[in-house]
Amino acid sequence: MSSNTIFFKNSHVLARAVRYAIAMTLLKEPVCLMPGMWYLPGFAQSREIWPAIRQVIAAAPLRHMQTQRGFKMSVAMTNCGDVGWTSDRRGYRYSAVDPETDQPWPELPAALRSLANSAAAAAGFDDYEPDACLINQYKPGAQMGAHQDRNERSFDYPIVSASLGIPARFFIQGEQKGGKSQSIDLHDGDVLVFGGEARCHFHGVRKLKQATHPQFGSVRWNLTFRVAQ
Ligand code: MD6
Ligand code: FE
Repeated sequence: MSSNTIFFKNSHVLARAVRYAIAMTLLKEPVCLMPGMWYLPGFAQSREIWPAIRQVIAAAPLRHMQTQRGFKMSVAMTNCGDVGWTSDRRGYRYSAVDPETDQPWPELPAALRSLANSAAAAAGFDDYEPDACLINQYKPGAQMGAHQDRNERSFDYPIVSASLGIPARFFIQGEQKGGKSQSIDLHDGDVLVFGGEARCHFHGVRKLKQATHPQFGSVRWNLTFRVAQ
C-alpha cells in the first residue's frame, strides 16, 4: 500500500493537497485525502466493467426514485447484489427485492466484485466482500445532495465508489452537514474508498456539467459498493 497521505486542515493546505492529488493522478498512485478516505485515480477500467453494468441494467432497469418528501431524484438508479438501496414516500432502506418487480436484484457480477475487492485492498482494507452495489446514472443537470451513508449494518467496512464517463465534482463536508466542503473532480475510472474515520462523512455530487465522453457520451456512471447486511 502506498503512503501518499494528505491531511486537509484549511483551504490553503487543500490547494496544495489538490495540486499533489493532480500530480498523483498522473502517476496513478493511491492518495489518502484524509484519514480513512482514499482516492485511486484511474483504478477502474470502464471498458472492462461496462458489459457487467449493462447486464444489470437490462435485468433491473434504471429508475428515478422518490424521496420521502415526494421529490423525484435527478439521478437514475438500480442495484445488484443481495440487497439494493431503494427510496420512496416511506423513506429509504435496503431491500432484498426490486420494488418495481418484487424479484431479487441481479447478482453482483464477478467483474464488479473483483473491482471493489481490489480497490479496497489498495486502500488497506483486506477481505472486502460487498453484498450490495448501487448503480447511479447522471445526465447533465443531475446532482446528489449532501448525505451520509448510514443504513449499512456496520461501519467497519468501507464504501467503495467507482466513477465512469464524464467528470463530476464530488464534495466532502466532514461530520457536519453543510460544513466547509472539500471537492475533488472524479473522472472516468476514478475510485474512492470511504472507510475508517471518513466512513460517515457528509458528501454529495454537484450538478453535472455538460461534457462528452468518447465511450459513454454525456453520461456519468457511479457504482457504490457496500457491505449492507
Ligand atoms: C456519486 N457517491 O459519486 C455518489 N457514497 O455519484 C456517493 O454517494 C458515495 O462516492 C459513499 C461513499 C462514496 C461515494
Ligand atoms: Fe453516498
